[in-house]
Amino acid sequence: MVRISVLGMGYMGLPTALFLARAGNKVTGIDVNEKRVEELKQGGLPFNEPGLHELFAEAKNNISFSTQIPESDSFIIAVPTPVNDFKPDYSFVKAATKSIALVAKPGNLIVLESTVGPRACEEIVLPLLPKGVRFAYCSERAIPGSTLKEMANNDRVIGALDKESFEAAKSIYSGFVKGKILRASLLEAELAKLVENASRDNQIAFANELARCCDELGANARRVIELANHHPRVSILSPGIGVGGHCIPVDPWYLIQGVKDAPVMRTARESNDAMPYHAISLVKELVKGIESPVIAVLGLTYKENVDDDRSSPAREFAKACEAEGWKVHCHDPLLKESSFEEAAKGAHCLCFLVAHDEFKNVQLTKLASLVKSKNVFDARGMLDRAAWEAAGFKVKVLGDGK
Ligand code: SAJ
Repeated sequence: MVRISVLGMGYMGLPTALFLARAGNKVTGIDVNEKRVEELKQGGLPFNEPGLHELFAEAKNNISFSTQIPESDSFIIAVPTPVNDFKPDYSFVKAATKSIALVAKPGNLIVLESTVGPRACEEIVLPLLPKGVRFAYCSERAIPGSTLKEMANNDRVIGALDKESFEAAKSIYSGFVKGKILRASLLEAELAKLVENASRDNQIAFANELARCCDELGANARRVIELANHHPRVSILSPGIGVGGHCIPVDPWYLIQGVKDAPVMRTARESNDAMPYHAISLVKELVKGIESPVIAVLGLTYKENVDDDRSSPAREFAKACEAEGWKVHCHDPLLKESSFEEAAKGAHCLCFLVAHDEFKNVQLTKLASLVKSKNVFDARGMLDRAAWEAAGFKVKVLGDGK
């Protein structure tokens, strides 16, 4: 039985630890947060993902949880790497690496999964590790909402220090990864991860820009995108109120800050960050003339059907509403933040920001009697416009050109 310590019991570290345990390794899930460790020891999950409960049940005989790192054959670091003031913050990675260095022996494998900037493995992590260890960088690519499926099925890039490090890391990951395992240098693997997310950020910025263009020109952006996507080499994404989560708004900065010149990526980042304020300007039109408007902000997570509101543009939108002097009622079915009815009651404008499945079955007749003015803003083109208009609502969809 290979003994593996996974540091960081978050959205990626916990599922990884459970997959490794289910594959037959003896796994210790480590976290500095004692409360989280206690919760996991009791069998509780700190967040939800499809299939996570089942995986936990299947893995539980091979996993234990602790705040202390035991002697292990391999160590995986899956701690946050936030960006503060647009600069990478490696404090968690450094702390985790130093704590591993206290127990690691020559021949042990250390894998860094946390996203880092170009050459951080070589310049920041490796110098903190003892001589003679094996080292690989293997960031995850799974998408929240489908984490377990993607963790098992996506191809995986392993940036390795040397051949022995690659083989050691490959033998661990091949225990649960069904996709291809690709060998790369440390720098190539660092860049591949950053480029994946920067590319998506750019694509979303393009879709958001089209929404703004179409609002100016009087065309429906979603229809234009649908038509353009019939071209065999065009695949435009969907506009929304911006890009949130713990990865896409953060990762491009690692790249932008690591080089002299990256104007396209920088502009995409800034443009996506500006979307909540663009959305506010559209809502302003809806509530024009209303004294002290009450705004219902519906959907607070960073995207649909996840319970994660880190760096959520919907939260930014809510803050910006308050800064306008408007009264704000917030609700999210997945964060259990107030009820839909409470948020809608007395509102002059309902703002649907995140396309949660729960919002598809809103009862319009009941709602019409709760609100004060029948205005609705739809940031994701998720509502049945005809039904809302038939119920007497004035509807503005981001990018509908109306
Ligand atoms: N969004 C749009 N329009 C779209 C798609 C997304 O506005 O057409 C918005 C979402 O609402 C959300 C943000 O973009 O606010 C990001 O959502 P996402 O679903 O694109 O991605 P994440 O952040 O959940 O996960 C990404 C994924 N990266 C790529 O697809 C390249 C995932 O595979 C990575 O593993 C993850 O980042 C990560 O951990 O790095």
